[in-house]
Amino acid sequence: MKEVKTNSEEEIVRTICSSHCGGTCEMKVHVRAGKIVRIEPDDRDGHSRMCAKGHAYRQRVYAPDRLLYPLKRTGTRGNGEFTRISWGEALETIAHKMKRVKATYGNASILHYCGQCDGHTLHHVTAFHRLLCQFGGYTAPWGFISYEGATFSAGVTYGTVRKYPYAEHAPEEYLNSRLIIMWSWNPVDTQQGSITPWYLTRAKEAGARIICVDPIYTDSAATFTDQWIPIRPSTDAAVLIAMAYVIISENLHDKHFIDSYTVGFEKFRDYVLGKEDGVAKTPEWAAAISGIKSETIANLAREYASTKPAVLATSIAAGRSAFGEQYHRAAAALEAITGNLLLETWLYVPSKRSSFNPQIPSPPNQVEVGAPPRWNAFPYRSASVNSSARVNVSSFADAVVKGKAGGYPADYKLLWLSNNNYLNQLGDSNKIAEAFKKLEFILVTEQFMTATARYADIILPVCTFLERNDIMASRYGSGVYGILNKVIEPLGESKSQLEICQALALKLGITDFSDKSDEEWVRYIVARVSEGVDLPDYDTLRKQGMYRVNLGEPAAVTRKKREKPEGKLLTPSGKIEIYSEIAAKMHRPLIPAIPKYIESWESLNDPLAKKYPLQLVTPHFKLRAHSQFDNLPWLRELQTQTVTINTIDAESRGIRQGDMVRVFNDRGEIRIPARVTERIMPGVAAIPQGAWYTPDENGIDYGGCGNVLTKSVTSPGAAFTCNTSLVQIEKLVN
Ligand SMILES: Nc1nc2c(c(=O)[nH]1)N[C@H]1C(S)=C(S)[C@@H](COP(=O)(O)OP(=O)(O)OC[C@H]3O[C@@H](n4cnc5c(=O)[nH]c(N)nc54)[C@H](O)[C@@H]3O)O[C@H]1N2
Ligand SMILES: Nc1nc2c(c(=O)[nH]1)N[C@H]1C(S)=C(S)[C@@H](COP(=O)(O)OP(=O)(O)OC[C@H]3O[C@@H](n4cnc5c(=O)[nH]c(N)nc54)[C@H](O)[C@@H]3O)O[C@H]1N2
Ligand SMILES: [Mo]
Repeated sequence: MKEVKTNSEEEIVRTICSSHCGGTCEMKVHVRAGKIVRIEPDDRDGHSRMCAKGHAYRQRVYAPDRLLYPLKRTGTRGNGEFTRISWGEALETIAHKMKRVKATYGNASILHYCGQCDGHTLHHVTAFHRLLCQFGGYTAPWGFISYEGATFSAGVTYGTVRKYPYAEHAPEEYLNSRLIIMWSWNPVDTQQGSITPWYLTRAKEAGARIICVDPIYTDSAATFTDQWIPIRPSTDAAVLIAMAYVIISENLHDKHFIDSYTVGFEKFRDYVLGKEDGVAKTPEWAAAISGIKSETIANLAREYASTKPAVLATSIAAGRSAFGEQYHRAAAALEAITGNLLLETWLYVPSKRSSFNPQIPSPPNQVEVGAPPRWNAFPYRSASVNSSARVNVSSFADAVVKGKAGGYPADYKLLWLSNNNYLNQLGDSNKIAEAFKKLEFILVTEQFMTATARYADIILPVCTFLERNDIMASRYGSGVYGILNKVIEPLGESKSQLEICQALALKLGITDFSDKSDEEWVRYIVARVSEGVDLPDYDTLRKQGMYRVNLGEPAAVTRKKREKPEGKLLTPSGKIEIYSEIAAKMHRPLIPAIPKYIESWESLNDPLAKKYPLQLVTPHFKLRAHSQFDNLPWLRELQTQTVTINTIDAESRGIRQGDMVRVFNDRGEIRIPARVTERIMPGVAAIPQGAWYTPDENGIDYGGCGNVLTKSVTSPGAAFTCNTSLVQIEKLVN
């Protein structure tokens, strides 16, 4: 692990940045006398590019506001008054509350939500899950507030889960593409494997034409694209379907691919051409909805259908919207009817590339045993995940407030949140704050006094990934395994999640949780992974930090490879289901069997648009990973949280660059500076997500937390809907 000594005192430890942007960038951490003195990128493979967040991780570890001791709430929920207590007292209190809630209301009244961040394999949901299952079970969440719309689409269309979680394509696909359409995708800011921009650069150098469809002229658009097509938020499915109209009516579709690999084209064609409902989905039809000129839509369709190979890189933000799943399904249909789909991406082929992520074993969750499957029980999901005893993440506030009376399986009393900041990150923060007040007991494991932690009864201090051992196992099909080496001892009295679970288990009277250290667990997991993958031995791995399975030189995707893959689709028909039998059987009008454009709530046609005429989007911010890093001065210096609006919208409101404005709707109000630019289309406002919710005594937020304005409604196909909200903006007059 401690590989190089640059001088008598300084050591370099290799590890992997794991801060929830999906970047997984290799790091070299310089340590002197047990203290991190510098972090630099480790670019052994020539294309890993650690970003400013990685460099700033040192400031994060030693931040003066880091939580280093257990805390007990002394004030009212949310006001941030806490006092330091001992680990003994904290754990006794938690164990007492857990036992009380279990005895009085049953295990289902315990809700535990673990976010997707930072924890990797050991210090994550897997440890909590084992503990809570040993305790008799708990209510677990289902659904990702990230890419659930895309997950739904992949499930019904291909019968599988998504392999590439962002723009749905293997990076190699870009290499010989002649056309790349970046749809709602900004990898220059969002990292996503850290190598994506490297592939895009190579594609561009090789002559690919790149087009961006996004309401914002993003840094990725500025860096890579030949054409920017601004689009009204939540209208993407209409444009994709109108592209299908042009392609089908001009006979540009790939009949061979359609006949060989898909089912349901005829039904989709009837809808597109207007035979089903009397509305032809022409470019003019979509122009009125999306704000894109009809000629632009028609040309985009022709170009996409006639340029081979072409990649339709549809990222997930447009799917984080009302009926967002229809956007993903429409994109899938368009890829299929033009034969641009790389079938291999969606096949079930057990391989070194697929995620192999062994977990700490656990007994079954008794709360879910015998519960009927959920409505969207796709065949690819395991029975327990399909359980209707779970609560959708984004319905969390509703479930807590209504409980059994609202049709939920239980009344929820005790909430344990870890690795997330849901008050900040779920829709309608003010509503979540109210739901928090209803709970009997809230436990938060955290590193910082986040908006969520302020509502806790007890906060347990968790160490960062630089203070513990873990393993990252081949995420996103990259074939990359990484050892997260412990670089320094945990600061203050902070502990890893594994240690927290071990200590709490004892207080709960659970004797068989695990007494293995994190290092012993990593050894165990390396041994398990080695059964299926040729990994170096544990000590070599530790020294290397990162290990890439030899997948060969990335090869551009050929047509042959596109069409003659080995493996099978797990849909009922075994083919790409443009018409989904699974969706048809759901008998839900808002989950049609073929992809359809369904107008969103809070669209510009909503009467509410008179009061709130701007469509709000909340993209991810380059200098944060969601709400993380917002408190770091080094990063704050680089870019300020603002609301971005077009010059036309600013002028009509008398707003100038940097003016303080109020952004508001019926759900709440934010006060932040305006950024006035031509780089966003008129009628759209953008507030980057993740800034810390900081309300004053009247509930007006000064932190710039976009979720004060978003709605907490889950889309019928379960997409998270944070990019569908109407707002108004006014200049603040002092
Ligand atoms: N720096 C950084 N990187 C991150 C993260 C982070 O927080 N910070 N988060 C990581 C995670 S967990 C995820 S899920 C991914 C997210 O990855 P994405 O979902 O791709 O990221 P976003 O920034 O939300 O959105 C990308 C673009 O979509 C546009 N957009 C929004 N709504 C619409 C719409 O309705 N239609 C169209 N066409 N475009 C729209 C936005 O303007 C934005 O430019 O990023 C990952 N990477
Ligand atoms: N409006 C809007 N909202 C969004 C989005 C959007 O685009 N717009 N994007 C959504 C998406 S894609 C996602 S993935 C979610 C992310 O939502 P969250 O998962 O809630 O996001 P984070 O802000 O990363 O929260 C992680 C928290 O865990 C803490 N933490 C870090 N390491 C550890 C650890 O080891 N243990 C514990 N216990 N805690 C730790 C961090 O300090 C941080 O407070 O947000 C969603 N919310
Ligand atoms: Mo996400």
